[in-house]
Amino acid sequence: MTGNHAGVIIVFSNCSSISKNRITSGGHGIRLMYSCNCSVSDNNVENCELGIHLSYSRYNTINGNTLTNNSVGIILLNSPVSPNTTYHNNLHHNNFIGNIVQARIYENGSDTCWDDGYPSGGNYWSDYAGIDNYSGANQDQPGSDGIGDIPYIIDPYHVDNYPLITPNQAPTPSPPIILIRPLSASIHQGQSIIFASTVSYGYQPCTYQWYINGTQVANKTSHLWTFSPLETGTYHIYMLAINDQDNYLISETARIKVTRFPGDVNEDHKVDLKDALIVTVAFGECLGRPKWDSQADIDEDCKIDLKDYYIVVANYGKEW
Ligand SMILES: [Ca+2]
Ligand SMILES: [Ca+2]
Ligand SMILES: [Ca+2]
Repeated sequence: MTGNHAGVIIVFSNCSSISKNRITSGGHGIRLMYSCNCSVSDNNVENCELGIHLSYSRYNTINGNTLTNNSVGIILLNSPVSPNTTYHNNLHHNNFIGNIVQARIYENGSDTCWDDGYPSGGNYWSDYAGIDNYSGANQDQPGSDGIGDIPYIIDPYHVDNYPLITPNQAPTPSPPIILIRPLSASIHQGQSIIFASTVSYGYQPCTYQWYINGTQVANKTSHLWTFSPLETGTYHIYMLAINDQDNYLISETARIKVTRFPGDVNEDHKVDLKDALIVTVAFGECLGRPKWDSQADIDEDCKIDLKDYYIVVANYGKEW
């Protein structure tokens, strides 16, 4: 998401999850208002006015986010009129990188946690000035442990006791993928098959186009497509998805085999005497013989016999 007044806002929400978004160049990156027990994780917010903004929101977990070059990395705003209220938001394993103000807090009586204890650790702060020569819960044992030896002080009431020396690894964005189903099927003339597609990760597409044997299927631009082939043969089908950034994805190719409608030997959309006659004329032949007629070998076993005749009889009178 780029250039929005706000990337993601949730209001009066319980147990929501905001995860794996990339938000750039906007007003608010992620904003929670009056929301509880939510998870804000593995998001990247860059070059916004406010990276993450929590107001009047309790018991939320903010972890694994990377907030880079925002005017304010995170802002916590809670009601000063109820000084005994606990807000109990947990923030750890976030990366605060190069924000003009890394964290700004307007709250009273809160118990925000800025670390996950020892040895799990707190957050990475790009302006942390401490060193790492010691370890242990009190950072008084010899040997470095990846955690700064002195706390990172946001203000006298807000302290990250275990600041990380190196950034918490940002999640690698998963490449977008497009899946279509089914990838293979065998149907006969007169049957339909419904293709469904799903796009995972990355920008969501805004347009779709289905292709059949390399050619666009006219007016088939939904993520679903009902394929009703009239001709026998093998069809290779894939889908192209394009988003508003002109990025496109191509699905795997599905292979669909279409056989004749059972018993309709001459493919005239009905099973009748004409089909029975074709089988009768070639009856008893096998592949390579002079009167061999591949049309009449309905079950494709290289001989024209009672089994083929039975297929005509069993479907006699059917139309498609
Ligand atoms: Ca240390
Ligand atoms: Ca027929
Ligand atoms: Ca046969």
